[in-house]
Formats: sequence, structure tokens, C-alpha cells
Amino acid sequence: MSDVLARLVAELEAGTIRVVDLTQPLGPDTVVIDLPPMFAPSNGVTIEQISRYDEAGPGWYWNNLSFGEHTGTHFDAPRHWITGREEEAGTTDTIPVRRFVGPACVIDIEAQVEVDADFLLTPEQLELWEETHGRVPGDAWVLLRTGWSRRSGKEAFLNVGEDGPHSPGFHPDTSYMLAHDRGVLGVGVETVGTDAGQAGAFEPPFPNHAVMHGAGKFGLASLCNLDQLPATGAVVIAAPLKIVDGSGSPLRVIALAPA
Ligand code: 23J
Ligand code: MN
Repeated sequence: MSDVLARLVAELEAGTIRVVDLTQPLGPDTVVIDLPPMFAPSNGVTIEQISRYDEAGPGWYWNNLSFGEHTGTHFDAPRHWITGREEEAGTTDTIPVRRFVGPACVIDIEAQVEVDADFLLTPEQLELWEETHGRVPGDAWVLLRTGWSRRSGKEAFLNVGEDGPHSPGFHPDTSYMLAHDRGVLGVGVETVGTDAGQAGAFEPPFPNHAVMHGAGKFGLASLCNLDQLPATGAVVIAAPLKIVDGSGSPLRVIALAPA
């Protein structure tokens, strides 16, 4: 029998393993993706109080919630995209829970994004990262550290210009390499979606979504605190709500990291 769980508890207690919250607050101020006007928009967050120790419920506080599945820090399931529509176990309620847990590879491109908001991680740059940190293992979460989570408010976070939104992401070849050659669980980003801001104009449109979900892989959007993780060595737990036939869901993403 493994003693690793007993050691995990002891190291959490000792503080030699930290629990890092990779999740943005979810509330009325949460910024939702702005698609071109010909497409239907997603609702943001509405929180409606049912009672708060008052006539409506003298001893209890609770709210009704309303939001799109792809709001705030959220999970993209394979069937979110048309390329993944045939995926077995492709919705939030059917994905085996084992697949919500995996080692994290954190790729820091903050410096590049500083000078180019449209920066795309290329396969060559991924290979350069691997020269230092080792090959991205199978069933890993690959997290793109861009510093974008430091941008607050709709204007800065979506960064929309006359020619649409500008935010970083993955080159389509990199998405392909991660999904098919490395066999990742999925990718996570600090931006509003797992595709770059300009990716609606790429071929195919939104290639990270198309490639990842077509390969049965997942997405995590609007992450934060990636600067608190090592390049390798952390474990990420990202389990969406068990929405029946859900395409995704807001979730709490946590990482276990060495202190
Ligand atoms: C729908 C259409 C395009 C995109 C998205 C959703 C997302 O980013 C999402 O949240 O999955 S790019
Ligand atoms: Mn999404």
C-alpha cells in the first residue's frame, strides 16, 4: 500500500506543500467573452438573493445563480466544439474524474507578451522550454503563463481594438503538437478563452479549440496565480460541475505545489 497520501497530509500540515488557488472570483463583474455580433452571446453572472436571515428565510442565507457555462475561470469539455461532438465521454458529466488531475507544465511567456499582446507560443519555443524542463509528459496540464490575469476590467482584459480582440495564445501547430504528440490532458490560459484574441480569423477559426477538443482534450480559461507555480512539479486539480450534457462549467482550479 502507498504511504503517499499520508505523506501528502503531513506535508500540507508542515507547509512544505502549498495549495495554490488558480481561480478568479466569480461575480457580476466577471468579464465574459465578446464574440462578433452575428453570434449569440453568453450571459455573465447574476446572483439573486433568496434570503439572508430575514422574512424570506429567518435562519439562512442563500442565492440563486445564473451564468453561461463558459464564464470566468472555467472548464472547456471536448463537446464544446464541433470537432469534439462525437467524443466519447465528452461532456462535464461523463469525463472520468481521473482526468481532472494531472501534473502541471507552466510555460512562462510574460516577457514576450509584454511587447506583443498577440504573441503565440510556437512549437520551437515549446521545444526550447522542453530543453530546460524536460519533455511535456502525457496527461499533463499545460498552463500558459502570460501575466494576463493582472489585467482587470473588461477593457484591459478583452483588449478589443478596431480589428477585434488582442490577447496571446498558442500557435495552431503548438496546439496540434500538445494534443497529438505530447498527449496532454488539456491547456490552461490566463485569458478569457483558450484561443488567442485574433484566432477567430485564423484557419481554421479558433484552432486551439478545434484541435484540442477534436482530440478529446480539455481547456481551462481565466486562470490566475500561475506565477506562484514552478515550471514543473505541481499537480493541478480541475474538476468541473457535473452538469448533465454540459459543454463546460465554472470551477475552482487548485494546484498542489512544493513550498
Ligand atoms: C465560443 C466561441 C468561441 C470561443 C469560445 C466560446 C471560448 O473561448 C470559450 O469560452 O470556450 S473562443
Ligand atoms: Mn470556454
